[in-house]
Amino acid sequence: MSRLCYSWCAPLLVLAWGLSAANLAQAGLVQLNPIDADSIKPHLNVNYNSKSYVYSYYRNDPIQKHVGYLKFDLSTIPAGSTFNSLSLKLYTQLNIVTPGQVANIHRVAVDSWSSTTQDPYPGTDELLGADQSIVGSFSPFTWTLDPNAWNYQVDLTDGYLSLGITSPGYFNWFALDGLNFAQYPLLTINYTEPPLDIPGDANGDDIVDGADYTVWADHYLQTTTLGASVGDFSGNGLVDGGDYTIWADNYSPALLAASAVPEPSSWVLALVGLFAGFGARHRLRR
Ligand SMILES: [Ca+2]
Ligand SMILES: [Ca+2]
Ligand SMILES: [Ca+2]
Repeated sequence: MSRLCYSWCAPLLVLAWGLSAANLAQAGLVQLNPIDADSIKPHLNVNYNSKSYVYSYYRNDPIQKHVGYLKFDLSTIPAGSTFNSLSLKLYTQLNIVTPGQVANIHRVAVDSWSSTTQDPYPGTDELLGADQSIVGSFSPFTWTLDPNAWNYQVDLTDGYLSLGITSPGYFNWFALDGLNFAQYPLLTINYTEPPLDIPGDANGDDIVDGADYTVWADHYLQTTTLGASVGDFSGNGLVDGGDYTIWADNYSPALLAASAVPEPSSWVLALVGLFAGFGARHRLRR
């Protein structure tokens, strides 16, 4: 690195690092295989504890009804995240249906079922993906699941998402011991992490800067129950000098914070720092 670049490049590298780190921190993609799988026959509470595949079957005769259950561990996704999109891929091991039969994916509120114990029927709740037409055996099928169909914060908080497969035709779906890894059920979730809870950040953009100072100033000496969003960073119900101190102690404009584009004032500050560093190097050489 040339001497000129040493002076000029370091702040730019810091800027580039800050922007890329911000992008990585905000978006997330997980692909999950189930941690448990079971088929349960509702009216008898009979479990079919095969992990190699689960059945789904429904006819208007309770003896002929099975629901296939899959349980996914969501603990790698921070609570408060927003789900942007979800999909579930299942692989048929066998079906005894006429081509074009459908299968539905439900969310299941009860997570306490287990393939190693005899459990009461957990039921099925919200419909997340509907009417996927199934044609043929030994084929993969993918459902787009609707993230607005249920309050997924409940599952992010308890750490598990249970799904129930129902269908009028008879299906075996590979569960945990498919012939190969590609045949395991795969839940794909594209999500956005919640804003970081940074002291002094009033507007929730993960930066503590002049915009947050303005919020503080606009509410100065007001009592409030709205906390940091109106400048009460200490949470004591009053917007005052103590909150200013918290803001000042955490002031970190733009360069290292999670921002798409630094504000002009931040570029000015960067240039000031740059020239200050340049001058200091010249003084050191003398
Ligand atoms: Ca749950
Ligand atoms: Ca802010
Ligand atoms: Ca306060």
